[in-house]
Amino acid sequence: MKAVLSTLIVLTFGILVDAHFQIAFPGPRGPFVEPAEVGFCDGFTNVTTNRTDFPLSGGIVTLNSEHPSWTAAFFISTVANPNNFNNFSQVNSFFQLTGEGGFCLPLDLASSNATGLHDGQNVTIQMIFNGGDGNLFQCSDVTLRSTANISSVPCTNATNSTSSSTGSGSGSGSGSGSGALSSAASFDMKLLGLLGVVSLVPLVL
Ligand SMILES: [Cu+2]
Repeated sequence: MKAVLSTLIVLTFGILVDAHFQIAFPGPRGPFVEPAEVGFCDGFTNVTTNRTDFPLSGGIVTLNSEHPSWTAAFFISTVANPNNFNNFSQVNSFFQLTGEGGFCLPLDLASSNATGLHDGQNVTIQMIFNGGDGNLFQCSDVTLRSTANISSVPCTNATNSTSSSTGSGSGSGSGSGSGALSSAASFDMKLLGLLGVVSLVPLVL
């Protein structure tokens, strides 16, 4: 009985502390809906008018991580109303970070895998995040602007750790916070395994 109680307590606690991640910039499609984040665009299926000007070069995505160790990647769609995973293409390698709290991640579309992007174009960014409780998703509808000024967006990292050998077989690496994406590129294949290749196939194309 005691064991059962303990299990219940653990389960309850687990539910209470269950948390995911929230994008702050560029503003997501809608208010964070925790149970929906396991699905496409955090449940916000259709494109919104909530667009943020986003620079073609030197862009950033800021977010709050509620998991101590996580992997993530960015996808982009140029479809007018991207409403399913097939509308998105991956623009960078999966990367791994440790730490809870605020993070500011570089997303330089001009040097990414994305092609054919141009000034004034409406696109949608989708972030995939996995902190150990499955793949999570949020989307931000943006307009690409070479003149977008994001200097007022708070850009700090809760930790400087870009990757680590914590966790199971994720390898090791090093680098600065600002170079998180490029320095963590070597994790790609291992992370695909960690995240579950099957669930990512529709995304990776
Ligand atoms: Cu979570």
